[in-house]
Parts: sequence; structure tokens; C-alpha cells
Amino acid sequence: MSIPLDSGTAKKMSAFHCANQCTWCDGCGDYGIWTAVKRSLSELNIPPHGVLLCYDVGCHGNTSDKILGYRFHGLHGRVIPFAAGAKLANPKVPVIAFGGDGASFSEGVGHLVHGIRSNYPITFVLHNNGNYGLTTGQASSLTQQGQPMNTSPNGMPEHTLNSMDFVFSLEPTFVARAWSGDIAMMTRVLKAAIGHRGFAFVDILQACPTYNHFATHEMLLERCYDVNAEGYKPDDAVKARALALDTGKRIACGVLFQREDLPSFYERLEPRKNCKTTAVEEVQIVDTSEWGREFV
Ligand SMILES: Cc1ncc(C[n+]2csc(CCOP(=O)(O)OP(=O)(O)O)c2C)c(N)n1
Ligand code: SF4
Ligand SMILES: [Mg+2]
Repeated sequence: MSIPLDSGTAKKMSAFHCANQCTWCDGCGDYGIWTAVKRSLSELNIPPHGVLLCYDVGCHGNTSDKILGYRFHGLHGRVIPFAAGAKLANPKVPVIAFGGDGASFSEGVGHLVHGIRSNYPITFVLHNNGNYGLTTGQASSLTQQGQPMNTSPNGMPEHTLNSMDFVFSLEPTFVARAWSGDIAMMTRVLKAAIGHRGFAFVDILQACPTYNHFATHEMLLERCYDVNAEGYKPDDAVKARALALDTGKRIACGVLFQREDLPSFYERLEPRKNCKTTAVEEVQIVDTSEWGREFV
């Protein structure tokens, strides 16, 4: 692990407790993901003041004021550039970005491409509920083709984007999958992702009982299994890609692929090599008026 994660003192999940009431629908998978995030951070001994949690816009984004920690709640589809920028400014702090399937595979898909390609040293958690939840059940590019949704009552006409095939085509260094009803598995996967050297992509299949009637909690409970518990080793990208795509009968969850031999974006920056300080520690007031006069 390249990131020092243990702050030295044992922390409890309750350290992340926030008094604001949750507004998610009954049975929403966001409850499970929210719990697993708190659990993984406390098990890693990361206190609320030792992590940056960056939320996109959407139902999942409403977690931003239901948890303690340094938090950011941005524009739809734009969470990755913010999270990456914050991490580059202060690489000592673990950064976790959260995005919906709508944000990440439509409005913000370009950011996802370059997040993976650049291997920014951040964790990205996809709340994959297969629709635009906050805007009341619009079809997203990950909704099943033909599925009637509020914006396409006759069935979504376009074909569904194969998100895992797409992610693997970008040569990621970490890919994991979990589902919102299995807190123990989400916790294990999140802990591995937070400790990863570069960009960690975590796909969490999330129940949305209000609008997603095609990948329900019950269906996920039946099909999802822990591939690592069956002896699978996540060191072969070709095997991992095939496993990730084969969801017909069973859905492989756990750490699907990881390589730690490639440096992260920060480690590749020449000016930062051998630097003892971080960019935030170098901030100072500089009088630029003299240089400005050249242009007047
Ligand atoms: C650029 C932009 N496009 C559209 C919207 C409207 N909008 C807000 S939330 C949302 C749906 C979010 O869906 P998703 O990202 O999947 O998150 P979920 O609500 O499902 O968690 C949309 C379309 C917006 N705020 N900004
Ligand atoms: S609409 Fe779906 S994702 Fe949004 S709060 Fe309700 S169940 Fe959760
Ligand atoms: Mg969604």
C-alpha cells in the first residue's frame, strides 16, 4: 500500500455519525453503501478529519450531509476532476469520490475516461442503480434496453452501455464490484480500494426499489457471489474482464483486478519528485504586480 492509512488510534463508526436525517426511500441501497463507507474508514482507523469524501449530484450525492468528514458536493458528472485536483494538492489525505451511473456514464463519462487513464490516486465508487434516481426514474445509459422508465414508457430504445467492458478497455489498475445488500463485502472491497496506489474503480450494484424493477435487491442477493472466496486471484486483466462481463447466471463480486506496478499520476509528475512538501503546504501570497505591468 502506498498510502499510510492508519492514523494510529482506533476509531468507531459512530465517529462518522451525523444527526441529519436520511431522505432515501425505504429499502434504498444507499443506506448499505453509506454504512459500508463508515465501516471501512473506521476499520482502517481513518478519522473523519483524515478523509475527503466527494459527492456527485443524485440520490447518492445526498449522503454528503449524512456523514462526517471533509465533504464536497459538486455538479452533476463533475466529481472526478474535483477529487483528483484535491488529491494532487494534498496527497496525504485519502480521497473517495462517489458518482451515480447517470453522472458517470453520461454527463461525466469523459472525466471517468481520464480518471482511469491518468491513474489518479483516488477511489471512485459507482452507485450503480441503473437509472437517474433523483430525477425520478429516467433511463440512464446503464438501464436495461427495452425497460419501461418514466422518460421512456414504451421501453428504453437504445442499447445498454456495457460499463465493465468500457472500464476494462481503459486499462484500469483496480476494478472491484460489490452490491448494496452485502455490507461485509462492500467493506472489504472499499478497504482494498482505498489502499490502492492509483485509480480504484468500485462498481456497487445498488438496489433502487422505487425505480429499478429489473435489478432488484432480491435478484442481486440471489446472483452475486464472492469470487475471491472461491480462490480467484485478481492479477489477470483478460480473465478479470471476461469474469466481469459474464453476469448471465451469477455476478462475480469482490476485487476483480488489481495491479500495483504502475505509478499513479502524482508519482509521474517530475516537479513533485523528491519534494518534501505538498502543494497545499507551499501556498503563499505572491506579489505579481511587477509581472502584470509587462502587459499594460
Ligand atoms: C449537468 C446536469 N445535467 C442534469 C442534471 C439534472 N440531474 C440532477 S440529479 C440527476 C440524476 C442523477 O442520476 P445518477 O447520476 O444516476 O444518480 P442517482 O440519483 O441515481 O443516485 C439529473 C439528471 C444536473 N443537475 N446537471
Ligand atoms: S429513488 Fe431509488 S436511489 Fe433514489 S432514494 Fe429512492 S430508492 Fe434510493
Ligand atoms: Mg443512478
